[in-house]
Amino acid sequence: MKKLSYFLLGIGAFTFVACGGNTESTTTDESVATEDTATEEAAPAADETADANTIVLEGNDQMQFNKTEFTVKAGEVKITIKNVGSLPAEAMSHDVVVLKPGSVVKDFGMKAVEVGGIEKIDGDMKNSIVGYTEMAGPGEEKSATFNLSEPGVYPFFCSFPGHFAAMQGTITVE
Ligand SMILES: [Cu+2]
Repeated sequence: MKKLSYFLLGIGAFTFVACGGNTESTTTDESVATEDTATEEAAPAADETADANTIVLEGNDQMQFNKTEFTVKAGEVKITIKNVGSLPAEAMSHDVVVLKPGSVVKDFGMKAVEVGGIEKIDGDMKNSIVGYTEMAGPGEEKSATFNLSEPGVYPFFCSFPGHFAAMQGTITVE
């Protein structure tokens, strides 16, 4: 990242000199001012390549995910849940639980309530849970990295009590 900044600083300096029609090479101090804009413009392009196996999901106060079907390449997948609502955390929080292919969301949604949280599910059922994020309260976002190395269709859902029926979807791993 440091290297990139210096690289962009270099471009900024070059642009400054070129625009000014200034052939002197002693404008380093002034070029620092132009560096900020150059860095900000270039940032999204740098992020895109890193986002290939990243899923960002939004959950709202209407108990909805903004998207329910995803396709990713086999491997590590980073999932972020953003709670865009404003209701208190005790009333409306969201997480993302990913289950192994063939798992039934309803079974896990109900079990999570029964035992007091997805992290308390034990035994055989635990083996079918690939992973989960923390609960995100209003305005919060939580991320976790999931190992989805086997191709298949992975169900996901929100384990907040009462949410699984409305908040579920699938991740297709190719
Ligand atoms: Cu939820």
